[in-house]
Amino acid sequence: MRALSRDTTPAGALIGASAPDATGMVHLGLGNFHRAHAAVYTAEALALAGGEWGIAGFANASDRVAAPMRAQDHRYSILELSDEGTRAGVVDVHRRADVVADDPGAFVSSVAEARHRILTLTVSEVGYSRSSRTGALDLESPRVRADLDTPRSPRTAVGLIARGLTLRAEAGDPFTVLSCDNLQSAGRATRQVVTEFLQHSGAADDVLDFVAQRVSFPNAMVDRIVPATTAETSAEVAALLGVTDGAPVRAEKFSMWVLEDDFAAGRPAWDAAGAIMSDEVEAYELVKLRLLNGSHSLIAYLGGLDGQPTIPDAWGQDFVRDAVLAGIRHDYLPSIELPRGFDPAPYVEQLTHRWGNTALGDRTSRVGSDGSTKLLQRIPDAALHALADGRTPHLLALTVAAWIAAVSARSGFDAGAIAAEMNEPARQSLAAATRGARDNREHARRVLEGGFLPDALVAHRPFTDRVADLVDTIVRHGARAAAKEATAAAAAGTETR
Ligand code: CS2
Repeated sequence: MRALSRDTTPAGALIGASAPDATGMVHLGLGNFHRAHAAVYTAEALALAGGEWGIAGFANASDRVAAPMRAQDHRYSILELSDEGTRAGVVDVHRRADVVADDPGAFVSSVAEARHRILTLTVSEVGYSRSSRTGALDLESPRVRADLDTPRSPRTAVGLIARGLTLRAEAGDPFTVLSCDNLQSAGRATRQVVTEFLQHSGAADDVLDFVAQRVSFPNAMVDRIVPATTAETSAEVAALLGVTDGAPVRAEKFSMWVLEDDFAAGRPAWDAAGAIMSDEVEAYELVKLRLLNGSHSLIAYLGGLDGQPTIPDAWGQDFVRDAVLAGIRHDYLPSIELPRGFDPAPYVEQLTHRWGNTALGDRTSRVGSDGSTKLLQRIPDAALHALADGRTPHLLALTVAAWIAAVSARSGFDAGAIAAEMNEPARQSLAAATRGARDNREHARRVLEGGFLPDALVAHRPFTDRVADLVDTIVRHGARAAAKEATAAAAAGTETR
């Protein structure tokens, strides 16, 4: 079978249109999510409205995606899996696929190049180098400190963006940095860390003025469930398209993008392609980060501890479903001022189908990975809202407890093979913080007080006590028992005062 390329793409398989050779955007984080989300909107926008919007793509560190894309004329396929069946299509909007770690200077000069007008980011929550305790740029991180010492040769995403903008400031061409990660107030948060980086690295005033006045950082809510590629993905693509693809992506059918229309130097016609331009993006971000992502974390940790390899397997367990729906009802929904005209009932109904997508086969270990940074976007503000209201957010406490049990297990407690597969960058610091704890509750308290969660939340004893109790229940009686206990307590409406 022939390999995917410009010449072998089957007629009718192209999604949207091919980009022109000229690149108008730079992307950092050339992974599956970007390729199944913004890249698809771009392909559709090009088909409807054209424009010089080819993408110069940069992967962070690995050539796993970039190398096959280069070998395939930058094309790759998307395998869409839904109740309606499976279909494959080819995306052709990238004009470059390189690896930043191999040549950071190439990325930096791409950001500075006048013809590039937007930088899109999918660097994941971890990539923003924010402090867990305060949300500001993490000045204690050794990688951030190294970049602040040598800001002309950065390695972190924030340092790289700051360097690119510093060079761009010389000509002063307007620019947009668009975060496509699961962050609350994603644009504002990105502007904050980039500006703090510039300030702490001694940037000149004209650079700071340029970033403040000529660079926009729109907020955006991004949504499409995109699991890791598996060996079957390539086989299914080969069966449907008749070509081999070294870098296919699997994705659900659902896709949503809500953006603030604040682009300093223009944008593709993403709205024509179905993206929603809104002045209520932050409300949409909260809906998505809490109802989808927060619940997703709970499904992943309860499921992982229960030995369920996939999200649909976990979702198929009644105790998981009951806990998640109780969390949405009692803890998340009351914490959100919903966008105008937004009806949560069909949204939640749709989520239940998305989580139940067996063909997609999203893994509990994927969603459970990076909990130390993901949970910060999903739990603390919602929990603070409930606590201020005099309620204990039992299911949010359960999410934190299940995360602790899964990735920072007490000696003598086996969290199981699935939890072991979760990639948790804080594993070592969690182990150091909990070493020598005398019992399950003290173990939990050491995590809570160890700087892994915001100070404002840890100050609430009813919350930390609840987490400690639930960790104890998980270790002694299992995740099912803890989930049932928290679900029942939420239904009973236990008050904190
Ligand atoms: C998931 C997200 O990894 C996670 O924690 O919750 O990747 C989720 O699949 C996407 O945000 C869906 O848009």
